[in-house]
Amino acid sequence: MKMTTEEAFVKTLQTHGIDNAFGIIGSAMMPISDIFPDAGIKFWDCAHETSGGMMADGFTRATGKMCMMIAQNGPGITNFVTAVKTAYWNHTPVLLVTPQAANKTIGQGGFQEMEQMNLFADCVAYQEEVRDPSRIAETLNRVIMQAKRASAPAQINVPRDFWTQVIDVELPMIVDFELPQGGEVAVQNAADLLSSAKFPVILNGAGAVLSRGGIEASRVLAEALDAPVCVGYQHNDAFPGNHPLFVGPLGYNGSKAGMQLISQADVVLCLGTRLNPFSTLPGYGIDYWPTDAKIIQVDINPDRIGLTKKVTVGIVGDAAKVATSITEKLADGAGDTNRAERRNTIATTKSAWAQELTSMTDEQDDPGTDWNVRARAAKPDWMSPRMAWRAIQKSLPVEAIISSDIGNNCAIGNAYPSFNESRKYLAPGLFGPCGYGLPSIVGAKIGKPDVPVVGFAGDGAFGISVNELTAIGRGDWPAITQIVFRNYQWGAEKRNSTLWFDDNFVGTELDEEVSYAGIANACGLKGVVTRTQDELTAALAQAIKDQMENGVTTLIEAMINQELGDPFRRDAMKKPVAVAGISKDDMRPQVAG
Ligand SMILES: Cc1ncc(C[n+]2csc(CCOP(=O)(O)OP(=O)(O)O)c2C)c(N)n1
Ligand SMILES: [Mg+2]
Repeated sequence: MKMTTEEAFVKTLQTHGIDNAFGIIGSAMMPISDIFPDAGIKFWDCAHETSGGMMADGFTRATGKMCMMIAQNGPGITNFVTAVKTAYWNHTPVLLVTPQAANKTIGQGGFQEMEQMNLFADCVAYQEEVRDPSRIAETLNRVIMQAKRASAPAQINVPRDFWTQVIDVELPMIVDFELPQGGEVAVQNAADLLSSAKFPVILNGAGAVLSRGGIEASRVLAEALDAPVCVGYQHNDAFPGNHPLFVGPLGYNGSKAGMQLISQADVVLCLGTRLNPFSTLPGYGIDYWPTDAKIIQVDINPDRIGLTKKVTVGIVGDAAKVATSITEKLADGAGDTNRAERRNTIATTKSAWAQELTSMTDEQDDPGTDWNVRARAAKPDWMSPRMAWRAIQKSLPVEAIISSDIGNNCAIGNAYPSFNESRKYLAPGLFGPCGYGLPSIVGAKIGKPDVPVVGFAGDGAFGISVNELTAIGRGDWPAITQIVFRNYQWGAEKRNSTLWFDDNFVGTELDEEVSYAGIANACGLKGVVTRTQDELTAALAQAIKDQMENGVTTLIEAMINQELGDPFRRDAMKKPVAVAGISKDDMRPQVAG
């Protein structure tokens, strides 16, 4: 069939149901964006491509539906790098479309030229450049299918002079197949281990969310065994929060109950998790990983099995299918050993932790440091981070989708929210980019307009994406609610300075003259400043109402003291010792000869 290359491209997008694109307009993409409206594809024109990419990540994570990132070749595309790598470790299948400087002129002066394949080589699961205009649909179809198969970003690089060519092609078909359900012997071994376990524990990761029916299948298995279910770091929505067997997230500021329970395990079923270090490192001083337990690890990607932890049984497969097969193969009486006692232990451990969490108000100082004591004394009337989180809990709707950012206050929040459904918690993930909280929640709301959404960010991280406030108030952009923890510092890094660098604060302070609520108002949105718990609870309730009923976006600046919780990288840092010593006097050229 005769068509233009841009028609072939857009028709292939339609075949896959890709109807949302995020980026900033540029001439290199205009032949396709020109026909987006006719094709039913919405182009969300953000203020910065990094944020646009994170909107795409948030959209797909909240909906399970693929979308695309697209921008101008060169500087538009380079701005996507952080977002694409973030999506990679969030296991998000997004399509990255990178128009390329024209083949005809490349190398003749460098205007907006960049080696865009190398640029993303380490950020995508698959990448391909279109070699000939006639292959544009075939290539795009393959790239999209690879993104879905790997559940990761995939890139198509299109020399811009390949647009507006007339080609004669058949549109390619989608090739789909059933996902693997795990080796028969391995699944039987896993069922045997779990059947005879005295204290089986399940650890759900992102795979339980991504696999269709994964959480439900893990619930059935957990109930058969009366096994407590933990979730990996930042995967708080990988099991229903209201289930009696749910014991919360592992990792920094996670659930002490989860940590205490998994430390007693003799068999752990790790379902859809690569066991990244942040989900297994000590928390609250508890080194909870059960090193003597038998570990069953299930992952769709064989490369990730046994990567970080000693594994007894490895199973390559889809989380839902493997969990269901294991349940079917359980022996009679599986889980009966100590069943009643285990149930009791789970309930008492959970309630003790719930009580402890509600009573936690202040952050502790490490021996020899006193930052938190001083921070409280400096602003005695201000909310502490945990006071803010408790106030937020009071008016956060249980069905809300929330985002998180990288920062101390967001990390402190790890133990608070729980979710009864999946695809509700958008944390930045293991690439750890500051600036994720706002754009990801905007993307989520675009995908789920009928669900209340609340974004969270620290004030430093928020500054990275603050320019999106200039974009999201327009036309059909949906209303959102964003909370900014205002402590006027890059807190998470300041925490490291107090712990290992004797309070030598380099680059940790923010401008106290800046008002984010003021910026929001200047952008035609609603900015609110809250100073007490009651104000914060009330402002959030009002903001949600405004978001859902009045189409109003609210930015809540939650003024909090400068207390700081546990640092991220206790495992990776130590106090430096001066050996040669450093002096300003040595700042002079030393020329040889
Ligand atoms: C893009 C990016 N830049 C820098 C960092 C390093 N970093 C991690 S946490 C953090 C501080 C975050 O401060 P803020 O957002 O104010 O939150 P707070 O810790 O004060 O709650 C920084 C700079 C990062 N993770 N990502
Ligand atoms: Mg801060």
